[in-house]
Amino acid sequence: MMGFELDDSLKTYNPGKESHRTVTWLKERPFRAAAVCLGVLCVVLLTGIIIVAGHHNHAAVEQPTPSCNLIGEQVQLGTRCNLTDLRREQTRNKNVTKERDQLRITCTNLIQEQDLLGTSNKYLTKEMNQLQTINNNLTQERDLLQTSNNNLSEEMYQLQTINNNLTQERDLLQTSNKNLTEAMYQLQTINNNVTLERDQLKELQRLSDGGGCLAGWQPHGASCYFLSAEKKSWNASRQDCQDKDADLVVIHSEEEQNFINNFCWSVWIGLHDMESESEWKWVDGSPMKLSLWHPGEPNNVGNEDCAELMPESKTWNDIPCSWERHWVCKSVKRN
Ligand SMILES: [Ca+2]
Ligand SMILES: [Ca+2]
Repeated sequence: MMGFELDDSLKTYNPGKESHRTVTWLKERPFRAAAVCLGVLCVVLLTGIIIVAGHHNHAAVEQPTPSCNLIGEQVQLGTRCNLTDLRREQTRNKNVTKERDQLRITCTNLIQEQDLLGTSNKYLTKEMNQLQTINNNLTQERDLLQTSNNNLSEEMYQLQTINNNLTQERDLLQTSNKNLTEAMYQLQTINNNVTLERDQLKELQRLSDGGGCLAGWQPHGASCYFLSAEKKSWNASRQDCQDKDADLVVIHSEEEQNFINNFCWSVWIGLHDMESESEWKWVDGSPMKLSLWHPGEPNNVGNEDCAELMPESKTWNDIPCSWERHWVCKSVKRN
């Protein structure tokens, strides 16, 4: 009748068991609760109106009967009809009617407010549904982010584990490297000691050889002499002597020259003019105290910058350095 319907939850309301749920329902749906209250109030007001109207009608229908009887009796009797009581009843009837009209107006206003509240309730319900949808979406996003966060946490844990393993491997490699470095230093020390012992043994061997010269070398005076069995250029021959801690022979006396002549081969000696033509020098930089050039030599025919000793004539001759000859090395004798 008033556009108001009770909620099913109210129809099944049980104060003993559902008090907590009802309080929660009132907190979550305040406008619906207000509408319910207004509807109940309207019902009470209409009930009051009906009761008052019924009482009035009863008074108007039934009470006048004795009044009319009194009037009739007054008319008839002309003595006991009281107009004052009639007026009091009329005034009371007007007041009740006025009160009823005001209650009707109030009820109409309440119905209008109820309709407005219903409309507001629909709007709020729609808005609540939209917010619920948004809330659901946010919940899903939160769950997805939580899942992603869990996955990232697991990956981070795995990476941390890998990092720890790599750190351990690095530490082990550093320890191994340190040990190897120490071992290398120890081996270098051992190698130095062995090299020193080898050199000492070489020296002992040199000194134990005849005349203080190594095996294969011939002692003469304070020097040792080595005659090659093969032929090489002047530079290659000198390099071989230097590899033996010696150099091509430097001749400072005829006696030494005669000793070398006993080798009976044409041999390279440590004499050259490579740096400046016709400026002959010994390989040790010493000055030429002796000149035993063959007559007509050195003639530098064909760019001859290196000297050979010719045993037949026991003289020197300049020839191209690229020619191959035997050679004689000379070193200091060790005593
Ligand atoms: Ca020359
Ligand atoms: Ca020549």
